Amino acid sequence: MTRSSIILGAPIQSGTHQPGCVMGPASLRTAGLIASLTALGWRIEDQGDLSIGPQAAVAHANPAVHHLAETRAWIALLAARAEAAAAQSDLPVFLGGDHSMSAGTMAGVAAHAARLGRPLFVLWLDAHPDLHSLDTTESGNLHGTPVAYACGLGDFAAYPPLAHAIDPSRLCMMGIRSVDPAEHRRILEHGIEVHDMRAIDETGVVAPLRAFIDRVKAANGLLHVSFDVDFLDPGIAPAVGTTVPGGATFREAHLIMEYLCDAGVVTSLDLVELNPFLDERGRTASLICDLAASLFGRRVLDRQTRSFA
Ligand code: 6HN
Ligand code: MN
Ligand code: MN
Ligand code: MN
Repeated sequence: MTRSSIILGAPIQSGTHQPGCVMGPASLRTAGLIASLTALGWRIEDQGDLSIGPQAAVAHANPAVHHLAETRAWIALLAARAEAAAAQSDLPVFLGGDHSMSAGTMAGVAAHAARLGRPLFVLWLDAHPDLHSLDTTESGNLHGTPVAYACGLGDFAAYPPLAHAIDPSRLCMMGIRSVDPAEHRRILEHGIEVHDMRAIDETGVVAPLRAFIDRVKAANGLLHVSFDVDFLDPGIAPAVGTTVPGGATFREAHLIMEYLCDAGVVTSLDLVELNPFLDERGRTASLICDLAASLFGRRVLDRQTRSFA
């Protein structure tokens, strides 16, 4: 049976101080995302870009926090639309937009999972754990908060109420190499599974990924993958505002996607933080499209039938 994917653009940049992510969905479409996924045999429904209306400003006791009302409106809208997209297609893809949008997409797919009575797991591919709450963020950039919000950790009274929190024991983070002190405390307090780049250097990506996928399968879980462009090494993916040296290589990233494809467990995907204003002739957008294609089934050889015997 033909598998289906709803594509939803979220041109949000209120969660960061640097403009440019607003162009992310357009850049991914320009790079050919829809045609690539369609060519792989999927039924793709591009629902276009979402938008929010004007919002009255909201202040927070943490003076660093900025664009709270706008970000909150995006989160509320995305939660509703992500839940619907997850109910209506096999593998919805949410095009960012900065990473604060994942507060909404994760809340939405968590509600969908709860409706099905299945646990939701999250694979977080990022240089950062994004585990701040509104009271701990030092930059005030709310793209540093989605994981804490979606897991119900810390002060989020000013965000939309969360109906279904994700159990932090069902997170797996890979690629992490920039962690703030408050985030570090949260990782330890909740025993969050973090494979930092040091660990990836030692084990490679497959061993921890296989173990995590086995857990998802054993629990009959849903799996949301959140892909932050800064997971990748800046040398191959310059189009992101928060580059950190020492990121995942081209092959590590593709291997993760190919492995997830073979496992057949992914039920939703975020492609976030692409800032086309910082790109070099579209190379980062093209790379992200190719990585999505690997997840959707593009391969060099058919490994099932290949034989050298
Ligand atoms: N991202 N921890 C830093 C901050 O400003 O709170 C960086 C956040 C990066 C956010 O990766 O989506
Ligand atoms: Mn992030
Ligand atoms: Mn990041
Ligand atoms: Mn920070």
